[in-house]
Amino acid sequence: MQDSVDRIARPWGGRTPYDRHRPWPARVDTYLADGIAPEAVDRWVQAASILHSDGDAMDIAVKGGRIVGVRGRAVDRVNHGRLGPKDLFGWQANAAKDRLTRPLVREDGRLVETDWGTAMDRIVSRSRQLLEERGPGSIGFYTSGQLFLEEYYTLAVLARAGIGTPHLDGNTRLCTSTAAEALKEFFGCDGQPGSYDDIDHADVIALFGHNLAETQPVQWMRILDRLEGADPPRLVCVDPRPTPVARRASVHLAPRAGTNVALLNALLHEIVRTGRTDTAYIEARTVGFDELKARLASCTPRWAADICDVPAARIEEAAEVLGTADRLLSTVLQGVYQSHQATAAAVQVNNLHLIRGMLGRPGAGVLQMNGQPTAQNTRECGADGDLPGFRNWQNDEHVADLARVWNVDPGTIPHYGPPTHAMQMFRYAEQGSLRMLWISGTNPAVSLPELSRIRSILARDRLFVVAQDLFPTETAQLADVVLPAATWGEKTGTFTNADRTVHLSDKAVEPPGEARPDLDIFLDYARRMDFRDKDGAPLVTWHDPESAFEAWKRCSAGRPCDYTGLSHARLRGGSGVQWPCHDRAPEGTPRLYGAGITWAHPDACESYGKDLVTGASVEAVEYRSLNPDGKAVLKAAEYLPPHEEPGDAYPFQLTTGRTLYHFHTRTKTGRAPQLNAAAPDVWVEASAGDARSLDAHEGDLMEVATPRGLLHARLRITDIRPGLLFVPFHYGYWDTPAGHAPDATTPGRAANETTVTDWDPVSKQPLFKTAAAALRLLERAHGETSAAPTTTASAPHRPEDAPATEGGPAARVTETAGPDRSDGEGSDG
Ligand SMILES: Nc1nc2c(c(=O)[nH]1)N[C@H]1C(S)=C(S)[C@@H](COP(=O)(O)OP(=O)(O)OC[C@H]3O[C@@H](n4cnc5c(=O)[nH]c(N)nc54)[C@H](O)[C@@H]3O)O[C@H]1N2
Ligand SMILES: Nc1nc2c(c(=O)[nH]1)N[C@H]1C(S)=C(S)[C@@H](COP(=O)(O)OP(=O)(O)OC[C@H]3O[C@@H](n4cnc5c(=O)[nH]c(N)nc54)[C@H](O)[C@@H]3O)O[C@H]1N2
Ligand SMILES: [Mo]
Repeated sequence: MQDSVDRIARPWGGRTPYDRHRPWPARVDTYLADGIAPEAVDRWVQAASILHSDGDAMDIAVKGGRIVGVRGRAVDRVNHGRLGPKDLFGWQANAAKDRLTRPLVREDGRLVETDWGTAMDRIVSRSRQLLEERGPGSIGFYTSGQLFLEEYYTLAVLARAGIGTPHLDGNTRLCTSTAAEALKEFFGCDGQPGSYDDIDHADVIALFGHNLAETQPVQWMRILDRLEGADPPRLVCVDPRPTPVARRASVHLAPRAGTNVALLNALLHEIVRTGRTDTAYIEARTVGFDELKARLASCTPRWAADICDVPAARIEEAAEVLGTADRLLSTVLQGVYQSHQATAAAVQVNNLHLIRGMLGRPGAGVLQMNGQPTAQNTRECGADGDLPGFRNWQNDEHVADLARVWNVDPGTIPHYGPPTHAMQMFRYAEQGSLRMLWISGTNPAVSLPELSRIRSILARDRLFVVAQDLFPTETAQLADVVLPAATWGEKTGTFTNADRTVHLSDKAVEPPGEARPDLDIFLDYARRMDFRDKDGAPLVTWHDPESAFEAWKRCSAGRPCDYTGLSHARLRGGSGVQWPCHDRAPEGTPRLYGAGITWAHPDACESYGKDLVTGASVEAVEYRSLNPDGKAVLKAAEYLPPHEEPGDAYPFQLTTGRTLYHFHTRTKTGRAPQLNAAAPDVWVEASAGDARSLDAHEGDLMEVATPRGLLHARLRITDIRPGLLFVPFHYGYWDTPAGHAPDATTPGRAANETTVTDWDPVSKQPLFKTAAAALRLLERAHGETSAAPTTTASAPHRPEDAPATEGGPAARVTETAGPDRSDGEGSDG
């Protein structure tokens, strides 16, 4: 059976309903360009999706040395053949005309083309000079959640043991540092407990600040399919916007932004009050229940109703659904993580699962979600503010063990204080102690908060900026050296999705011009810097993706993220595999913590935890006395109001986030015709009542302003909660008529002109979800509508006000039923 579907108009495609506890049927989604027939494809090359954290497995179609399309891999445990719109169309950006093909260096203020030798020499001579004059603390690396495992590991080794700097972090700081922290606070260690297969078994699925339908569309297809089968799950959605998830929810709570802790405390209060706790489980597996109970005592639904502006009865209703679930699956993402009490809120979801005994069995699991495709690897490999292999920087034995793996003196690896987080690195650059910043695979001139400040830091003469990217981004424009990178489809490597599934992504075509894989660039730098181990041998002993993977396996051995049972060869051909994978679990591990909270023991844990209000690290002795046997730590939190509340000058709350069709700063999706046409320009969402009070209508040009800055955007009136505005953060300046950042003559377009330099004290994740803002009418629409999609959370309040979002013939995708997975996996309950 085969269908042809416009996957811009119908992003989730056709339905394949299935019943609870049954395997999700396979369906293969295929998109080939220019009417190319499948038989005309020269080869299919294995890969996985790179535009979100789902890890959807796919094959890249190659014809005449070019990528001509993609198709889902039916054999894979994650997606059973399905692909989302970004994956179906996004690959076209690889062949964009404005790809960087040669290195650039700044000469007399302008970026000019050069050869690799010249560009690398500049970086190496500046590194040497800074090391000599100012020491390792003058050099920092800011990387990504979108490179490959082999690349992060190499970067971590050269930064930590080669340069010896504590300043290495990823844009994962903006993305999943709270996920990592919530897992560390609770289980002592990073590592996702749950599995996507839990969707097949759950009777209740709760999504906290997570617009799964738009941001992991394939797992949403799975939920939609279950909703149409026998014994469908009930959905609980906590989100102030009318997302597609909210529209299908049994209970939708739309709280005031920034009030998650109050809401969660009230939900927990009700579950404790009604006795829906699993006392034996709490006793056996956790510490801290008495403190939690004491904290929750006054957190009644009525109390939370005032703070969150949600009816108390609705909170009780949600608590009833969560409290009576027999297999509960929860997911948490940016509506929780990008707020002032991010970690405090995220751990309350863990609390919910532990006090109800909802962990480690099919259908009962927590997904503290990732966002980026390879964010998990940034964390595992220590390219964020952690040590590789989830080792504890406060534990001298862990540091010594890492030093043994690298054959360096433990003193070489900076561990005298917590590794520097990204926001702090920019502060050091602003203050002048950081003099070189090497940026790879991220575009901070659009994605960090308070952009006028970020631009001014990057533009400073005394800061030497290296930008390693595919395109001449807003960040590259400000760099001193620009390195052209090869990307997905042009290089080989592995990466791990949000449910610990490791996939291989093979090289399908040659990169354009002189662009090189990030791994080759880092290896070249290590060679030129001549980094040595303690015996005088080269520090970095590998030379290609496969040998880098083998080196990483040695570093991961015996740690929670043990990869020793995997290899590139093992990952080729079949399904991705969930870590840990080693000789005792050769097929991988579907769920963590079924048998106990194994990694929270004081000797093993990655972190002793932090104070949820101040973020101060707990000391080893304190942790040992609190949790000597290594159980899960139930952590209570008091609700604290957002740092910036609406007032006279800034009467609205402003939140920012995503739309289905674009990825981040649009360097890829803005260069894919179908995706770009689906959402070509920025907009602002407001409720009908708020629009009326400003006498504004669909499509009117508005100004959105905060104390940091402003932007212009066309109005979309939606069913968003009154008092709240939403602006997508995807739109920067590379495709504006002016082509550059705002100045006296051109207005702002990026959401981050308005966001605040502030972060969660525990995870250090910036607050992109709450600000106080003013909204002002600038110009009537004269018949124009906003460019917001109508298929998503930005659907108009009155559908007749805006034309339907459609992709037409160019967006037609083939959906083929089956073949079903022959190994019978994927349903294990
Ligand atoms: N289409 C698409 N998919 C993506 C990406 C993309 O750019 N585009 N990026 C990937 C990445 S890196 C990430 S991190 C993920 C992010 O995935 P999500 O977290 O699902 O996306 P966001 O739109 O950032 O935020 C989710 C929701 O938080 C809600 N929210 C705002 N404030 C609050 C609040 O105070 N409380 C609660 N409960 N909710 C609130 C917003 O209304 C929004 O619907 O998506 C990944 N997938
Ligand atoms: N206001 C607001 N701001 C936000 C958020 C929000 O919700 N609201 N969300 C935050 C989150 S969760 C995230 S993850 C960040 C994302 O923020 P960024 O990381 O800045 O976003 P991207 O556009 O994905 O930038 C990745 C860059 O890497 C390049 N690139 C892609 N592949 C490769 C490769 O293989 N090699 C190299 N060298 N480069 C490559 C791309 O061209 C692009 O320029 O934004 C954060 N900022
Ligand atoms: Mo993210």
